[in-house]
Amino acid sequence: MKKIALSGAAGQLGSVLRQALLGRGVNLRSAAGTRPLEPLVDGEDVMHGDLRDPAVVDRLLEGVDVLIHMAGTSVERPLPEIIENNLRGLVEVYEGARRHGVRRIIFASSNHAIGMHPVEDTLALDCDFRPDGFYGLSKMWGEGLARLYWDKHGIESVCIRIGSCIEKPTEFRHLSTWLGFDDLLQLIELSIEVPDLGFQVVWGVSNNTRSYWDNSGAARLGYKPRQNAEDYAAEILAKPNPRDATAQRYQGGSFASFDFTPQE
Ligand code: 15L
Repeated sequence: MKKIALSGAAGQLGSVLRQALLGRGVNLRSAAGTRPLEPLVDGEDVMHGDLRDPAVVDRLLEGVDVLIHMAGTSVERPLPEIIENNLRGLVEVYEGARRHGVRRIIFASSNHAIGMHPVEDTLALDCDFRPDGFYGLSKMWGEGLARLYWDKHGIESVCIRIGSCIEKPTEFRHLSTWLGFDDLLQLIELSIEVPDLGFQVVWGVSNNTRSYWDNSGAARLGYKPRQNAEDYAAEILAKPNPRDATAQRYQGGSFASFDFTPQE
């Protein structure tokens, strides 16, 4: 049975995945950052620590086949924090994967790596990167790092460009960007199990009628999303769009309008 490590296990998506994977009997090691995790089941393999420290990474990756890397800063923050958590931390993780012979890393990338594309465009997986801030830029960099470690060191990566992964869509943008929890879990399970993926990028999005993103370039993953934000459209369209005009213009929404310089 494969040994799976999950970093960022105390985070918003990490906690959803931890509970679901344990429930499915996955041989899981869950890692948090600063505070220890309370075991959810007897004898659960848990740990915590700062992933910039190679000794912590060694504890995370010892005996591991696949790492689900959900740790790091997940919103726009000042550049030094992004550099420490999303650049330095990620290099330590990939270097650790080399030391421990980890076969594959599932990297939580983000739609914010392409957030400055206008909402009218439907994007294929090979679209240009158009980050909407330093956070999005760090995800673009992370995908580049994942590519480097596949090409040069043979460590496979699945980079999931996660949209809006929440229990249910609550605003207009989510009709395009929503990723339901069941579909997230399907993506993670396929990313663990499908053999010989090499380097693969996939949009982390449900089967939304109004999706901005086209996953046909990730066919070998076999992802068949079953949730659709349109089921919530009536409720959402009955309310005003809470976002300003700039946020409504770009796929990254409020990340795009944050610190935006209006052009003449
Ligand atoms: C993300 O990458 C963020 O981590 C999350 O907080 C949401 O803002 C999401 O994207 C989104 O675009 O809705």
